[in-house]
Amino acid sequence: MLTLYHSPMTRSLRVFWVLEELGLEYVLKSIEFIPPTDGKIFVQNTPIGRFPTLEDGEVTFCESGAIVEYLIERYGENRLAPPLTSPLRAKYLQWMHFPEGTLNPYINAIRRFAESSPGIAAAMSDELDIAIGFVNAELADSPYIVGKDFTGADIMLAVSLLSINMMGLLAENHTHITPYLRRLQSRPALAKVMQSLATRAEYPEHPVACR
Ligand SMILES: N[C@@H](CCC(=O)N[C@@H](CS)C(=O)NCC(=O)O)C(=O)O
Repeated sequence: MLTLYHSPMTRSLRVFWVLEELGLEYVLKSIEFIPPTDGKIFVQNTPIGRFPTLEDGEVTFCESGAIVEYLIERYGENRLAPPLTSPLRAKYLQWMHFPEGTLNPYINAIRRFAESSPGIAAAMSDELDIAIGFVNAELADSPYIVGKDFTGADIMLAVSLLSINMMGLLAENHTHITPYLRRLQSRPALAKVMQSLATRAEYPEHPVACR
């Protein structure tokens, strides 16, 4: 049995979304997010102390990218990823890892330093903007980030872009990103996931700034 330890405004959205896209049976444990304080991480009420955490039988692990990749490899039945031998496979891996490897470190730093060191936050925003430009250029000629087909890389990327959008950091010149997010938001699986954001009203006193 698959069990996802989930909190609505965290990266567990990615896993929730891929589980829905694949039509898998799973248990969703929705857990209140404990806001971060300096020096304390891995303190969430999940088996590993972080969101997302997935249990699959005797296996328990974290990292949204690893979980998304695992579920697609293990249960995807050739959906949501180009075949290993496809020339698109390398791009798929690039975009699967770009969000956590490149975008989210900026997002985390901007959130973390917004009040205490606005100069650092501004410098990080400028660099993030260049990285978003790289994404925007890739979307100029294709509906999805790896080409004509929706893949797990879109799931990874969209959750980072939604955070960036919510932070007001999506510049108007990145013209391909908003239509891309709209395209993804028309997917029933994402609609269900977004619904869970509405249920975030359960925990109004804890605005999430995960890092
Ligand atoms: N790179 C990791 C980041 C995980 C992460 O930072 N999770 C946050 C929520 S978005 C968390 O659980 N932070 C609280 C903590 O570590 O106590 C991933 O993609 O899963």
